Amino acid sequence: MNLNGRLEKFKKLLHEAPPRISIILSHLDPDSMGAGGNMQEICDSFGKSADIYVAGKPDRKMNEAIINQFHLNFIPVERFVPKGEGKDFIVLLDTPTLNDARLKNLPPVKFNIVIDHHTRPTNLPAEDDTSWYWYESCGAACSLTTYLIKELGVEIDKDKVNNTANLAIIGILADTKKFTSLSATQFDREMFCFLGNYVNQKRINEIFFSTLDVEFWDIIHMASDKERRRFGIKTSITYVEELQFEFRHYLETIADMLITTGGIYTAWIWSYVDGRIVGNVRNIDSELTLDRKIKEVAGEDGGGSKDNSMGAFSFTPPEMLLAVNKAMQIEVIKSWFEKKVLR
Ligand SMILES: [Mn+2]
Repeated sequence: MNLNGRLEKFKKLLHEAPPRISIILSHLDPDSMGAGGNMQEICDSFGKSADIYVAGKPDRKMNEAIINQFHLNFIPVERFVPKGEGKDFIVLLDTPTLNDARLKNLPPVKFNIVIDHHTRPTNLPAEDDTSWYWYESCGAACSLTTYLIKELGVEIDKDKVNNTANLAIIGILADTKKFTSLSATQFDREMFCFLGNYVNQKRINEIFFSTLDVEFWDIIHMASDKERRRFGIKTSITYVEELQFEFRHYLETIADMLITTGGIYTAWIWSYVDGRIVGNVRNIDSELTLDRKIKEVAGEDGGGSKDNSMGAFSFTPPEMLLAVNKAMQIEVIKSWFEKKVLR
């Protein structure tokens, strides 16, 4: 990794930034929270305080555990009030695009620092004297913020059990799926090793052993039922007809499990939640363009995939489906899905 002298501009911007910096997170997952925590620490090393504004809710047990254990304080993004022309200094982390739909409640602002580990967006405005963008394809945003901590020589107190290295290492482990995801790189591994000098193993253990709600077991019971699950030659699909909105994310957990089945290259799971057909897909078949496939099933605006390995969808079924009772609706959706995706 080499920022080719760009670190100087990063330092200059932070030196010249106002005393209060705003960090924006488009979602709450271990990687974004870790990157946020790291960035806060970096700001602190420049003598600045940083508030973290977030869109979305923690949703998952593990995210809640992180927030509680690390005493993280987040402000809802809708409470962000711009101070006016040139008076704000805003950092956007772990978000693939500057106009992310998840930030719809954020008033229009200029981002001064943007750090993300997805592909560089093509519509990015040119960097000027007050902006610094760093897009680097790797497994986790926390690897990038860790690199900054390392290069800037930000001190990490090894004896503080909640130090920022713990947050970063949990973020890297989660986003790279413990280094098994296709996006994980040697750079992520190097940053992981660096962090290893400062972390508290008990903290990591606690967080990773607090990831499920008891209700998960009813959901997985439904999804793994022989009547619901179907395995084709290369793809699999299953569904959960009843799902409380707050447990919607377990579809992802189950899709992650389904795709680990030997011989299965694409795994689908769907549910019918609040009148919408929602679901997730996991894919390891490089010959399949997952984004295309999802749009073919869910419609152009019904979902998609950014990296070909993970995707999601949410769409309203045609109105005529509502003419029949719920059980029959489920039956129709089930056979339709199987016809569309089972190979
Ligand atoms: Mn991430």
